Amino acid sequence: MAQSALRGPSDYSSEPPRHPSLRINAKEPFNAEPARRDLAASYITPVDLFFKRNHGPIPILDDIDSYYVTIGGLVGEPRRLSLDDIRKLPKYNVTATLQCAGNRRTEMSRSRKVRGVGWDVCALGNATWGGAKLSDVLQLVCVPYHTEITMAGGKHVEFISVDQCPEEKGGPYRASIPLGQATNPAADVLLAYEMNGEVLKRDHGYPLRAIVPGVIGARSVKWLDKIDIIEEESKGFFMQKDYKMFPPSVDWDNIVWSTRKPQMDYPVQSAVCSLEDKSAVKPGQVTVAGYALSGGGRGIERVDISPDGGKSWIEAHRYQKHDVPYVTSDISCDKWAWVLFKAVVNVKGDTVIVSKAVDSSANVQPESVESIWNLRGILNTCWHRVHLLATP
Ligand code: MTE
Ligand code: MO
Repeated sequence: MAQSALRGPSDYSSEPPRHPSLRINAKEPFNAEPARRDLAASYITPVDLFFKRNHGPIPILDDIDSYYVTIGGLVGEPRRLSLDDIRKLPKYNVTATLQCAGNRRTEMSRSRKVRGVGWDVCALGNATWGGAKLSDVLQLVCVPYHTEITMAGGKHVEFISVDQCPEEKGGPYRASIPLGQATNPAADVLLAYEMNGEVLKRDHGYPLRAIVPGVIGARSVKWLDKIDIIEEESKGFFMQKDYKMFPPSVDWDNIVWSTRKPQMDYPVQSAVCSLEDKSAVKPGQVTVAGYALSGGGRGIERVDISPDGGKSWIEAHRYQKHDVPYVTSDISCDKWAWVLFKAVVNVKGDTVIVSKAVDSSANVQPESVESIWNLRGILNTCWHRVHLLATP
């Protein structure tokens, strides 16, 4: 089948407008996150405040009549699907948090230098994504539910985009997930055309993107061009030479990329959003609020808040929608979404406030950033600390 002619722009002259309150971490490619208080203000993150994470210029795919996504690779008969074909499939709304693996990188780089765009604690957002399940789409090319390997030996599903990443990063952005996950309806992997009930915005993948719940944001490929069933994990730069977790002993002079697997699920995470890293407060009651989440569909069992740098702890109140208390085992909770938390602590003098979450498998955030330092500065999930300076 002929290659698709879709190509994103190669320069930054046609970027979409963005909300002025976003904190810009890199201008070209555009990488920005909301202010802490704005992020924690709502369970569902408004689209214009949702973090934007790009590796190249934003594509313009506005000729919807000529847009299609090709499903091919190790399948019997490849197919081209228009947006209408995708819309005809049953529509699902999945509330899922997308978190960049680089969230909280700036803090990690303070402990020891790392490479990558710096992020505060807001490189994530929670949205309701509307679209077709990938498991239904793959049935159109005769790959049934719960297939781990196709007759032709396909074991992974690769998403290929149209954005032109820098030459050394291998052209269009691409990433893959295991076929078993892609064909499992319960994994809720979507080909999404809506975000929070509106048509996807260009920044977030218009007209069609993958949403892979519970997995680092890098696998939720935007601006889909092709979906291929392949034998091995994608050879794309962002699968093989990036977004891998290395131990603290590995640095740029001794790194061997092939020794590690591409990162998929993310670990348990939390951060305080009601306070900045250094906040001046009046002694008395201080509200500590923020988010907690874990990967792989694991819920948040507990969020502990320390008013004194980790010597003593209280348990925070957790909630998702409408302030209803969140219970990990309650199936009406959004399993792929963050929980927000709130606690009130009594502050007498200068102190350090800590947040630490525990997920449904009893995984706990590590205490120190040094123990999880890695040269690319990914998955900083250490205890989140904010310093309070008591004002007279
Ligand atoms: N898809 C394409 N085509 N190009 C990209 O640069 N960035 C990835 C992922 N999908 C990216 C992409 C990364 S690293 C993240 S964290 C998420 O998109 C961010 O999605 P968002 O910009 O909608 O918040
Ligand atoms: Mo990311």
